[in-house]
Amino acid sequence: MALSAEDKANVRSFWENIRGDIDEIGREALERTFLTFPSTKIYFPDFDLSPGSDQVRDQGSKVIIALSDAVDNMDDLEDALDALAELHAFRLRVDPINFRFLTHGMLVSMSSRYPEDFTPAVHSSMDKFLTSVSEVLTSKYR
Ligand code: HNI
Repeated sequence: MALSAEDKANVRSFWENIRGDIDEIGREALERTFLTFPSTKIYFPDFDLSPGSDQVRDQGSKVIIALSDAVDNMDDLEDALDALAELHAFRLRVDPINFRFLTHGMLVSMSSRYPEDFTPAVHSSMDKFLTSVSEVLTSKYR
C-alpha cells in the first residue's frame, strides 16, 4: 500500500504522542486485541496474558519500538522490517489475519488515548501505515 506524503506527515506528527507512551499504549493495544480476538492468544502459549501482566507490557513495548523504527523508515519499510518479516513468517508463522486484529487494537487504543489528535485523516493514514507494515511482515509467506 502506497503512503502519500500527507499520510507520512500525519503518521509522523501523531507518532510524537506514542513515543512518550511506549509501554502503556503497547500494553493496551495487545490487551484489547487478546480480549476482542481471543484466537490471537494461541501464538503466546507460554505467556501470562491476564490484564496487567508484565509479559504483555514487555511484548507491547517491543511492538511499539519496532513500529517507531518503521515510522523513521517509512520510505523503505521492506528493508527496515526485513528481520521481523523473516521472524514472523518462518519462525512464528503467524496467520496474516492476526495482523488485521492487532491493527484494530492499535487504532482503537490510539483513538481512545489521544482523541483530539486522532482525526479522521490521521485515522486513515495510520490505518494505511499499519496495513503497510503488516503487508511487509507477511510478504515472505509465499
Ligand atoms: Ni510480533 C515477537 C513486532 C504482529 C506474534 N513481534 C515480536 C517482536 C517484535 C514484534 C519487535 C520481538 C522480536 C525479537 O525479540 O527479536 N509483531 C511486531 C509488529 C507487528 C507484530 C511490529 C505488527 C504490527 N506479532 C504480531 C502478530 C502476532 C505476533 C499479529 C500474533 C498474533 N510476535 C509474535 C510472537 C512473538 C513476536 C508470538 C514472539 C514472542 C516471544 O517472545 O516468544
